[in-house]
Amino acid sequence: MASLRDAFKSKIQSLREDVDRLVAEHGDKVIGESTVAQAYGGMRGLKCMVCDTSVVSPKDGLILRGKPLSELTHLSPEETFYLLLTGDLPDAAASKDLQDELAARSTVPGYVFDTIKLQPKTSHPMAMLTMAVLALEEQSKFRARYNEGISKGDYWEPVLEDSLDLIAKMPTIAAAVYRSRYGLGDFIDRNPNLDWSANLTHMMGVPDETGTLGDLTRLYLMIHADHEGGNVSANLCHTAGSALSDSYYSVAAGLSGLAGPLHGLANQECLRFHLGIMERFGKVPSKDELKDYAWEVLNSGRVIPGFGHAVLRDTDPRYTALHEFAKKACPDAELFKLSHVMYEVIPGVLTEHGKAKNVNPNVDALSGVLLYEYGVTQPRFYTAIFGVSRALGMLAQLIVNRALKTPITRPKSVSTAWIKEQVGAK
Ligand code: HAX
Repeated sequence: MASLRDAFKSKIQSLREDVDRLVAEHGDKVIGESTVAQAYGGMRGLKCMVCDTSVVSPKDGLILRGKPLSELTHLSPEETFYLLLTGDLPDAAASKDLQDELAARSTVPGYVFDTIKLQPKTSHPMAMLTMAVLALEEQSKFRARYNEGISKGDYWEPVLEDSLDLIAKMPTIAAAVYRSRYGLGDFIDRNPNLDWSANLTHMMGVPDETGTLGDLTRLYLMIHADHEGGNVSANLCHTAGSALSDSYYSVAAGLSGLAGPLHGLANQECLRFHLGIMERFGKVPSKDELKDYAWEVLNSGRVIPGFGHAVLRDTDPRYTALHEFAKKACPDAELFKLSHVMYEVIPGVLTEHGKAKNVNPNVDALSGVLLYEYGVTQPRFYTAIFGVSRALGMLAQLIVNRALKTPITRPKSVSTAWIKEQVGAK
């Protein structure tokens, strides 16, 4: 089977022809409309962008290149990247080829480590990770080729180069952020005998005698990689990339959005929520106790982290994948038992509350619980692990868009006065 680069290259011509034909023949057909509520409401549900790497179905959740997540959780994150970019599952040779390629690109320049070390101990790991990604921008091959006058049809090639370089380095810089931020001593060298995700936990230096943290990390990095194009991180990366900002700038933009508590930071918030409950009750609370606590949170104007979703209307299959993992790996862990009580109680409370359109758990409801159980006990780091994974999806989307020569993003904003005039409001 072809290497990632050749596999993707072989598809570009037909991809371009397909889209060109679609736009030429059907460019004026309406696929959606925008309402006043959508214009003021975060453009929720507005159909005005394209993403072919994955689709999120309100009922079935994440579907990667036509395949439901539940059929893909055995994949490594690297294989997932191959699938996202090319639409095909790699065979063993293509998979090994990609592993070797990432290993060969993994060396991080010393000044990036210095940048990480210079950050104060109060910095958030997401700020440190984003800064490290920006520090790597100096190496951008796309920027260098653009300055030399590369033709538009070839943009995707150095964007792919930059993306592979960045993906290869993400575990190393994330692990360096972890060790620096939590004062854990010297950085740990990459182990050439381990794969991309195993190297993340190895370089973080978290003991993993049973190998369960390694298995969890692999699953975590697989399920968080992509969630179609409209979520905040993917959308930000896409928008920055549409201005021909290179992979480093674009991923840094996406990571900045991932750092928000309503998006990627929810895993941190969710674990803190669990720990707060354990502290308050000194045990896993009963269903009634938890119900009262949930109402206390809602009545104080806060959200219950780990529940609800902007698109999903059923339980997140990423949550289900983690739940299956936890049932096998740590059925008796106190925090897992608590998350189970939450699963039984919170949907009912949110239904009674009457606001959330989806009352079911999302991926963040369990991811932090598991990381905590297996020795990553610093919740503020969780979103950084999410960021390592989300880089795969953001970059796959970015490369596809450069291959399709997608133009600069520029929706039209309108003023409140204009809307009032349109709808005849006073
Ligand atoms: N707890 C309390 N209220 C909630 C809620 C929750 N878990 N989920 C939604 N609501 C509220 C909203 O705040 C909103 O209230 P207002 O009308 O007062 O503004 C109302 O219900 C309608 O919201 P919605 O249309 O159902 O949901 P949104 O698309 O506006 O928001 C969110 C989706 C994920 C941001 C929301 O469900 C939320 O805040 N959940 C908790 C935080 C969380 O778990 N985020 C992670 C989501 C997954 C993800 O992106 N990970 O990266």
